[in-house]
Amino acid sequence: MLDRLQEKIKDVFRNLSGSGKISEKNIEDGIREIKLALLEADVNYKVVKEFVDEIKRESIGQKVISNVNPVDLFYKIVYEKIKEYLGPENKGFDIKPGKTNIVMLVGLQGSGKTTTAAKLAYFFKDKASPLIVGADIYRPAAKEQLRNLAVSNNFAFYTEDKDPVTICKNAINYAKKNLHNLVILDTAGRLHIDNELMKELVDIKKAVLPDYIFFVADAMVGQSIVDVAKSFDEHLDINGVILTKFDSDAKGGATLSIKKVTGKSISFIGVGEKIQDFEVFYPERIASRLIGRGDILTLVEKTTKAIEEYEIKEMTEKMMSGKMDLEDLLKQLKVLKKLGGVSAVMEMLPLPSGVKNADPSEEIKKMEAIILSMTPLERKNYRILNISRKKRIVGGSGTTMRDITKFLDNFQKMSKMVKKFSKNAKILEKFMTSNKNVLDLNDKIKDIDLKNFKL
Ligand SMILES: Nc1nc2c(ncn2[C@@H]2O[C@H](COP(=O)(O)OP(=O)(O)OP(=O)(O)O)[C@@H](O)[C@H]2O)c(=O)[nH]1
Ligand SMILES: [Mg+2]
Repeated sequence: MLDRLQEKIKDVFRNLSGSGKISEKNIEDGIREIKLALLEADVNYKVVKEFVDEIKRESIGQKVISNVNPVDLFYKIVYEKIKEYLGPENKGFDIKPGKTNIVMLVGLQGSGKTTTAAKLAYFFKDKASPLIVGADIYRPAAKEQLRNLAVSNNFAFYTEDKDPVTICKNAINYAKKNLHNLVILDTAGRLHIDNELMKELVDIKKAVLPDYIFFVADAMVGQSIVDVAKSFDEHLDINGVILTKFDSDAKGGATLSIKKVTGKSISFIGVGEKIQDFEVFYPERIASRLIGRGDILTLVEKTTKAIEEYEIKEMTEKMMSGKMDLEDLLKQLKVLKKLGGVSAVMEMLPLPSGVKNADPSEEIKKMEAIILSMTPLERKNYRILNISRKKRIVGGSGTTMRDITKFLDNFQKMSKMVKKFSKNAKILEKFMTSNKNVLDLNDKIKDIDLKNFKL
């Protein structure tokens, strides 16, 4: 599954690692190779373009960080991007206790709906008492196929010689009477999207109000699935996607495009014809597999840590130089947001007194909004901020005049404080850089007698 794409991506990194010296040109070549690999895997071209542009932005022009190998950094960027495009892990559907859980399966003909209906029942068999419902009245053998699957696996099955909406409504009543707390509706497919099919599905949705609608898609189909998924989503507002035939030599087009285009994540994958061949979709695992490095998680962790340490060092140096302007502060706020909850570093920011115990992310957001509403010149020299400029910033940042006055006042105080701090720069810098665990900083910094640095 996705073997060819995996091979191609492996080749890209093999070439990069083998090229001796890493330059921007190598990385650019690597990115071009990845683009070709994705296009060959039939990933939607718009998705490929976005993917490649984002990787380019993140890789090229990256500062050379002394203890991070550029190939490792590139690995990290590509891995995280693939993970992002595969979507966050979809924990959307689970059996809710005390109610009849209704799941509706929709999709094109042959996509694997009927097989998936039985697989879903099997997957939840220990948690629920499933009822599988045959609502495909068009393909002559459809109901029989489902009945056989149900009977051979000891699942309850329901159908009637009526229209699909009536079958589904009656099935729900039957489930309630017979204490089946999971109802799986297998609907009919068509070769192409057609209005009649869509209307029937919308009618079923309105009649039974399913808890979850899964769009079932064949992973073998390339990017053409994207338009189909979009159309189903527009009509039915699907909740998640199940990709079938993941065990085949699927190229990856559907897998990598579907989340980006529909915004709906993949929940499960079908990995064979047997009822057990069904798994939760873990983007992280697929991304690792595609990258082809078993140790990718360790590598990402190490690289991330090295980058954070570098960013903190850079931030401390800038602060200590006493030449910090609001543009620098903005950069630091971004680092802080990424690190999250580093209260030791927070101590040094121009936070209004009294907010130190409050949620720092709110203050950071406010400060960012204020700086982002300033012109580059104002960021370089806040002293030029007169009343009319401040009013403009109030409007642009959604803050108040009081917020801005307070913010500037605190920034001024901080600049003064930093000058005092810089006498003790050596100690502070040691704290800021030598600690492996950034979060330890808070404890360490308490060791400095902050009383000496009264404003
Ligand atoms: N290898 C493999 N085959 C699968 C998988 N899921 C479904 N199939 C096969 O795909 C074919 C079509 O599956 P169905 O479940 O009948 O598809 P459907 O969407 O119900 O089709 P219609 O009812 O005609 O719309 C069958 O031969 C299944 O055995 C899978 O995950 N892996
Ligand atoms: Mg079917």
